Amino acid sequence: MERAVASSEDERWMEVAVALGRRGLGRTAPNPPVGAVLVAPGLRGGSVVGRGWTQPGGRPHAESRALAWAGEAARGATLYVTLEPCSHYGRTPPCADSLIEAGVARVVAAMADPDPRVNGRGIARLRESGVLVSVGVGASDAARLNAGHVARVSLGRPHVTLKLAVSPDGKAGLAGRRPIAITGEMVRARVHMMRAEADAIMVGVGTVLADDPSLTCRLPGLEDRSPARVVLDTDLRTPLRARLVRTAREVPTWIVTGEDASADAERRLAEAGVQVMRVERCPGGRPELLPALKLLAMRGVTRLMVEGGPILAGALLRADVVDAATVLTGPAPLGEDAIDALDGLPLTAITEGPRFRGVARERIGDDIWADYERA
Ligand code: AOF
Ligand code: ZN
Repeated sequence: MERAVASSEDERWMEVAVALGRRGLGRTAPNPPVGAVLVAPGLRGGSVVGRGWTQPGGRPHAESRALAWAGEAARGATLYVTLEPCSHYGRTPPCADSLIEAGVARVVAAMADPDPRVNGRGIARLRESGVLVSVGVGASDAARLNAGHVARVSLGRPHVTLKLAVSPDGKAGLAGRRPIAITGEMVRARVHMMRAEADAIMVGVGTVLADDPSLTCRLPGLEDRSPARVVLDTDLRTPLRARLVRTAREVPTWIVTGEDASADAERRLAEAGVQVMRVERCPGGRPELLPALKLLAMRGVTRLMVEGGPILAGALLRADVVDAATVLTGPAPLGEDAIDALDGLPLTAITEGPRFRGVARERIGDDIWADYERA
């Protein structure tokens, strides 16, 4: 009894569910940020009787929040939800069972859940109990919302977004000089919002040595939304005086290093509150990227933002583990002698396909903000 074509009403309600789900971005890991809205049938498209989104840390699930909100009003209602309701026993019974018990008549899910514990069983359970189920409404929005979860459960690594600030001539900075501001204040604020929606931010040790960044979210009201910070540091060169190390007790700081890096250096960093993780090295000597990413996924990271520098950005692209890129272009050229943004790879490796396609582009002050996704 599946509707072949979604009504525009379904699409509109799903947009509400997606907007609710977005509230959880960067806070629900290792779980996906699901959004749900319960709608009772009625005039002019019905009325909202409950809504919910996955809570920080991943529980309660969106559906249980929406059901709790609705109480008896859930009976006969339609649930719009950005991911298939779960079918496994966690800290609470499966959401599919709670929906059946509450008497929900119809479930519209944006996509199936690839988590092997669910994987269609939530949908099957609902249908077996006579609930009408449609899948696929708002699928492309949901694919973005769930990209971290999908990458983690199906590839065993986080979804990786590369953020690059470049000059119009494709350069990232000047060698041996203090970091220069490439883009303006408005772009900086948006980058901080992007950080809040990631589970972790990664940089190479070269960036720590050159820029001494904090990598925190410093927007008023969002100060508590800083994701974990990860440094890829083959030989544990991160200095104890680095900002990342000095603030490691406030914001989680992880260093991924080679399997044979100095135990003494590890001990000193650990005493400062840094967690050091070791992975095998590749022939060039650097930690293998895929195992490093898998380690992060095992730690629950679903959405990883990479903020530099050029060596790490180039290596991730060469290893083909970049899923999305945000390219921020400032107004001032840096000239021939400046550092290439992608360590030898041309910027067109991102901006001109075939691996990526542009999905958004806008001018912000004197800068251009452009988003790309894996084609
Ligand atoms: C839902 N609604 O809001 C979320 C779901 O560790 P657990 O028991 O909380 O289960 C996590 C899994 O549940 C996660 O991998 C994903 O498959 C699903 N997440 N499901 O029905 C939600 N966050
Ligand atoms: Zn659930």
